[in-house]
Amino acid sequence: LDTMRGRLLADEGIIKMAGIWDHLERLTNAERIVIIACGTSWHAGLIGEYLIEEFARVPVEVEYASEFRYRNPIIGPKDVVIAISQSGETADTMAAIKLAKEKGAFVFGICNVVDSSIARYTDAGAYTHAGPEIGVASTKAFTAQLTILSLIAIKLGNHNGNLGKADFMRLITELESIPKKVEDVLNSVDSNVKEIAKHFADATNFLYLGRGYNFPAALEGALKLKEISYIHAEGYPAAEMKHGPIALIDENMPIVIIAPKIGHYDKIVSNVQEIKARKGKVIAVINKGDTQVAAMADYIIEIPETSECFSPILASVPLQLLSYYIAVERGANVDQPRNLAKSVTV
Ligand code: F1P
Repeated sequence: LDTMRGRLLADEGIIKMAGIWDHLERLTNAERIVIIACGTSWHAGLIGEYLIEEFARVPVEVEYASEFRYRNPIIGPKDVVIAISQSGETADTMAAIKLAKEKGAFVFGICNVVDSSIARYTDAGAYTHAGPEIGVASTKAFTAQLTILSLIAIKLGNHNGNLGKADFMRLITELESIPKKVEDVLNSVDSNVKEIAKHFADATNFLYLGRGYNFPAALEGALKLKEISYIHAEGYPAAEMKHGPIALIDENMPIVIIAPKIGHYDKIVSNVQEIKARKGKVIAVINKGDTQVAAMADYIIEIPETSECFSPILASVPLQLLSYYIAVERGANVDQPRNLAKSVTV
């Protein structure tokens, strides 16, 4: 394991994880993990829930810090709180951490900004080492948060006996292949996404759909579009489409569907059929060589194959680019969107 750790620490493309090693016992003994965060970081937390419950089998709850801080949550010394914040300065997250600490919980922070208020105030933590976010909207911090949460889940699962050595090694090795795949996605989809964006500069609504691990990725795709393009967008679990959002679908509704060939792929194929039967415009994020969804979609964006648990890292990159290019088409300031602050300190 130390060799693995050494390899991870040596690789500039992946995060340093000493913070996890130092507090593994505390995390292992947690009866429950509560993840608190806001905005994009909250979406990372939702994926963290899927990861930790799958690999470590520890129950996880995910709460908006902006809600958690104002209620009287049941939380105590047997709980571990993971607080996620890009800036490390978000007032809601800081107040929620304070409350959790007052009630005796151990708080582990995941922050991007070294020596930020949250990094200093938490009991322990890991830095994402993603480098400064130039713009206001969180992008590379999100994929780095997912990487850290993957490492926590895998390491915790291995430590508490839920994840065998072979699976642990397989997942770590696969995670190490992700930075190269992210680079490949950035290089290969850029011009295609730019072209797709031109068709949607005048859109007024968007739906984003995904299943399993890619449901929070759909939420995040929708948030990025709202934040920098000012287009109303909603993310939904694809399986929820029939419980309401399907009523919105007509020829004027663009729908981004995250459809890699994993998990319940056949169900995603049915979702695309249902959308096309109602003439919705489908932008599908698919695996290279997937002809089934490609044949039905109006536009496709190809990403490399990976396990479902890591697929949001790859799927998020073209979704961030799509929001970026749509915003540019609309003449919006992508770095400083109106009404948004880099760190929400009030
Ligand atoms: C949380 C957040 C960001 C969002 C915007 C406003 O910030 O909601 O996700 O992009 O900047 O704040 P943080 O706690 O992750 O820094």
